Amino acid sequence: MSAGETGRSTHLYPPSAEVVKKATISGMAAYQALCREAEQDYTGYWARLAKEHVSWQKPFTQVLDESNAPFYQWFADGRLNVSYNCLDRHVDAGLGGKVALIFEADDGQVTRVTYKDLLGRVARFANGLKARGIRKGDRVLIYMPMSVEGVVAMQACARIGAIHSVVFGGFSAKSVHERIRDAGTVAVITADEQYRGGKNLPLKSVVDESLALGGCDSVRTVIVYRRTGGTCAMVAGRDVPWEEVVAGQPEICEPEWVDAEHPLFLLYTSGSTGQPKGVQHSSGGYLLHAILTTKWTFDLKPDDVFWCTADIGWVTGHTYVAYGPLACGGTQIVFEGVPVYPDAGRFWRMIQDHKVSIFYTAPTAIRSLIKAAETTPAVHPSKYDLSSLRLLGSVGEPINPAAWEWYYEHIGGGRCPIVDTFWQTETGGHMITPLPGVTTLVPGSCTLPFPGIQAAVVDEAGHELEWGKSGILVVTKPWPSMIRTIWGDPERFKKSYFPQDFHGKLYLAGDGASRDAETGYFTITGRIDDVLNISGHRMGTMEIESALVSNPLVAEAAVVGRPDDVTGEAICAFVVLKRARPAAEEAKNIANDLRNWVAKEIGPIAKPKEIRFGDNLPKTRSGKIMRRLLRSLAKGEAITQDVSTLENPQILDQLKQAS
Ligand code: 6R9
Repeated sequence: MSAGETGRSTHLYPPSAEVVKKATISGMAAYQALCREAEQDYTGYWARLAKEHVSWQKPFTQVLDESNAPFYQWFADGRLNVSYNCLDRHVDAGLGGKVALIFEADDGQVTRVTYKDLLGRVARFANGLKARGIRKGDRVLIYMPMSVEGVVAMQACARIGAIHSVVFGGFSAKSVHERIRDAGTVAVITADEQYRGGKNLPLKSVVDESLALGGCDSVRTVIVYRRTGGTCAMVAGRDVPWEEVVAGQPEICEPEWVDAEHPLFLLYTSGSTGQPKGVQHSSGGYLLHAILTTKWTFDLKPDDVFWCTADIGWVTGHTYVAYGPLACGGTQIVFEGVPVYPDAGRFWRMIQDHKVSIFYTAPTAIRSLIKAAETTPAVHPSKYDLSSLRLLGSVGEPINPAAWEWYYEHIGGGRCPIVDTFWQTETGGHMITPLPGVTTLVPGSCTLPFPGIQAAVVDEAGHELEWGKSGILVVTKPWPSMIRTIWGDPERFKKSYFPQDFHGKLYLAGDGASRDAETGYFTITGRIDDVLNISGHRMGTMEIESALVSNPLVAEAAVVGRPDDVTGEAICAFVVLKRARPAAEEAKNIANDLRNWVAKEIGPIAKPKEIRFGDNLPKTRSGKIMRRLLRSLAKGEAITQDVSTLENPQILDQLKQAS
């Protein structure tokens, strides 16, 4: 099995009659009817769904406002509250006693939280935020472990109309600092430490370090949830324990009714420049798509136990942990730990123990668990009772057919459809995905657009290509859960996503794709910009390069991706030092130091797997680094490209081997 082996398999997996019969969207005719409805009356289609699935405090009369395109607005004169939709409406409907969250800690301890409990906890914390002067529109940075409190913090922000910006707990102080400053953050919610795989990892001290970097005067409050009880310095007047925030606060908090376009959150993601972008999402349109995709792609039913393994620090943990399943009144797992602790059977044991029926994870996790199962029979999935499963999902990167088949056979027992969901931080929810009761599955293909989504594969000029040809993936019509802007940088929003090459009319996903000549099924071929996908996490090559060159030893650096069996892509850095090229032993030490440096600058996920040193980098006569040559070198491929424009072709030999 190799991650290089991408693309479609030729095996077809039609849905069983049983699955079709029970599915919410049942059969191809039902799917086509929805697509037809959207084609005939695009805004009418979305308006109907928004009325049926979202509870509005004030109904909308406008649907799509294109007057300031590409800053599209949806349901703009409607008012709602996302937290009300996720909590109150279920409690009001008599579901208060239903379990909303099943929290499993790193050490295996399990806590259940009902909808009524969760509403009470969110309301108390929301009141506590208000008591600290946090108001509608304020930006609140959340740097928390996977926890009930993490979800409570997000929901409480939504309840009072504050805009959250969740930062994954693996990001460095410098990354937190950048995000605090970019958003003009007024409060930070964090924990003393987090438990992951039996280790205590710092959180609060990272926040302290980031605030000490300066320019963070906007931050007035730091709320600290005690997770591990580890030592944790508290700054008087600024830092306050979670218990103190909620102490004496009532369990009732009137939701702040906001306009549909009010920003629900910012989520920073990598782009093709060094600076991460604060992707801004709306309240109404985002919520609608979170609900629809949870109901249709995951076919979530009242008795299901849903488990999305993503951390709340990523978009998948926003839409399919913090919002979608709650808005649909579902029961879901929130998992603090990692898939390989205490052993690589953890996921399978948890599916067995909690009778999980819908399981959603990333190809990189599947590939690493395949490896573990092959070498350690005790953690092979066949050792667990996985019969509760009825649906599987994949997200974050292309899933190679071999991993797909293994997932299907060994986890799904050959009976569970796999929804390979293509989407992005910017799209808010699934864009191209199978529906379990509709789609004949083809391993390696994300199949067809979600009903109502208009996706296409085009050439450089924006013309739609014939099926069978590879090109650029675009979305041709605005959709409710689309990115609204990049926080503080509307020009970059326009340039990145609605480029003039396409007359500002097409949404550019940043991925390449092709469509099957017969079925029109989409296969994603990977990013077409300078963004890498490491274990399903986006990393900009420029971000890593800037981190490397900020090290005093480094003169120049170029970063490329190369295929990796487990992580999909791995980071390979070519580095020129200010001093002479180091010899073998010393090169190893310097490479190690640089790896740790990058971990400190950005976070451990950005650590290059390999660093090669050269006297120079391959450059054109105009001084441009020729990355495609570096990509070939990183892969170990022979250079077959034309190198006549190279200023210094002899450098290729030097960079061929890892030093
Ligand atoms: C949800 C999420 C987005 C990028 C996207 C693409 C890749 C995600 C995929 C997939 C092939 C899938 N991607 N899902 N590629 N098949 N099912 O991952 O958001 O972190 O913003 O990443 O991930 O390259 O452009 P995000």
